[in-house]
Amino acid sequence: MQIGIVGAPNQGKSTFFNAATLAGAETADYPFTTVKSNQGVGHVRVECVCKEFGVQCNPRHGWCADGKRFVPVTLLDVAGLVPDAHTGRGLGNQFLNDLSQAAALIHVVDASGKTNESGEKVEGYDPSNAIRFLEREVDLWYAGILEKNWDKFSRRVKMEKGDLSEQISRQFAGLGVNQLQVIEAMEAYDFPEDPTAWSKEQLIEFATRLREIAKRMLIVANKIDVEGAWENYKRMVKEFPQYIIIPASSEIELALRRASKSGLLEYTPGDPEFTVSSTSSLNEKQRRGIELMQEFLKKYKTTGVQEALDKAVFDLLGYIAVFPGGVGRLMDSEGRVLPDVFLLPPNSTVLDFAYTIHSDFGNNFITAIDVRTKMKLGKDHKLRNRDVIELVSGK
Ligand SMILES: Nc1nc2c(ncn2[C@@H]2O[C@H](COP(=O)(O)OP(=O)(O)OP(=O)(O)O)[C@@H](O)[C@H]2O)c(=O)[nH]1
Ligand SMILES: [Mg+2]
Repeated sequence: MQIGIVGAPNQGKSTFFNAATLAGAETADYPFTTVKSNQGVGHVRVECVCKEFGVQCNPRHGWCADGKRFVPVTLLDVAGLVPDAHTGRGLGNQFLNDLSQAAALIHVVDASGKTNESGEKVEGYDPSNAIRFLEREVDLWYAGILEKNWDKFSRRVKMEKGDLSEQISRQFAGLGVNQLQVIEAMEAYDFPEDPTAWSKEQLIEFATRLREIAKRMLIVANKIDVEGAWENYKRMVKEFPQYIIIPASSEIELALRRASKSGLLEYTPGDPEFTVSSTSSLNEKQRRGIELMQEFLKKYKTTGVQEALDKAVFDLLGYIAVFPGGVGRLMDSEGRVLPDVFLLPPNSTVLDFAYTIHSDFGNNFITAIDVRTKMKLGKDHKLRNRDVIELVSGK
């Protein structure tokens, strides 16, 4: 699964990306620091089933810290988006195409109001404007794709009485949009029966609806550690009830993860606290840094970075985490206990799970067993979050 990190320049996208991946992308206090997209591996946090089953797991990917399992997801940090980027302004719309495969977008906004939508340093900017502008850019990007061949295929659909939703989904094929999503978007409005009669406004309206369905967005109210950011965040929550908005400090999360990596402290991403390994060896700067991080967590509970990733995958997209296992045997053939966790889209069935693991499992599926209850499950059974499933397949 891929998640895109988007926003205007200088809002803290790369800092968020680094905090989530420890990848070391360039960050700086001016716009357009990121020119080419950065791709890295972040993790979502899942309540592991190891504790419940009384075993110590050995993840093949990611890790497990005291029952908190960290499951990899791909993150994409792109260049800052400025107003009219869809027409080529700023660094243009090239990187919008980089976001084609992203299942969801995390929109990083400088909540302190000290950076405007062009990435310039200002005072008293209303970060709600950044939300509106970004929505518009992404919508117009979608509208542009739609408009490109609209005249041609709308006429053909009219003449041949073809299926409009099929034609539209073809235009968006490279963007991971499926026909069902197109149909859902079409149902939202009373569009003219005759596609050649759609106005430009209707095309944009439709593109907006399609984007809302197919590229869901979560907002990170970043730089929450800066004075005035909390008040702006509260206002954004009121103004945009349709969005999940997470207050965050990417900078503090990055400092915590780096300090944890270097052994200065023990910190599990997403936790409301950390323990300092040894205070005696700290220099004055480190001591002050640790105090700042402690004060921050005391006030805000978490830095928001882990929470944003988790909410994007599990709340916004409704994904579930499913563990392959066996009744009476949670080990793979190499002796690894609960080595894998799979992230599956909502409404995934047992058969979808089988195909996700390997097409052979899907093709030769016989039955499945819920490892917790030992009940047999048919291929159409819908899976739930944290299910542990044994697959039985033929040769
Ligand atoms: N106080 C504070 N500063 C932050 C936070 N996150 C990022 N910054 C600072 O904001 C500035 C911009 O951060 P970047 O991560 O480079 O921003 P970006 O959105 O990737 O910028 P472009 O690549 O230019 O679009 C840097 O000086 C960061 O240190 C935060 O949570 N709190
Ligand atoms: Mg950047």
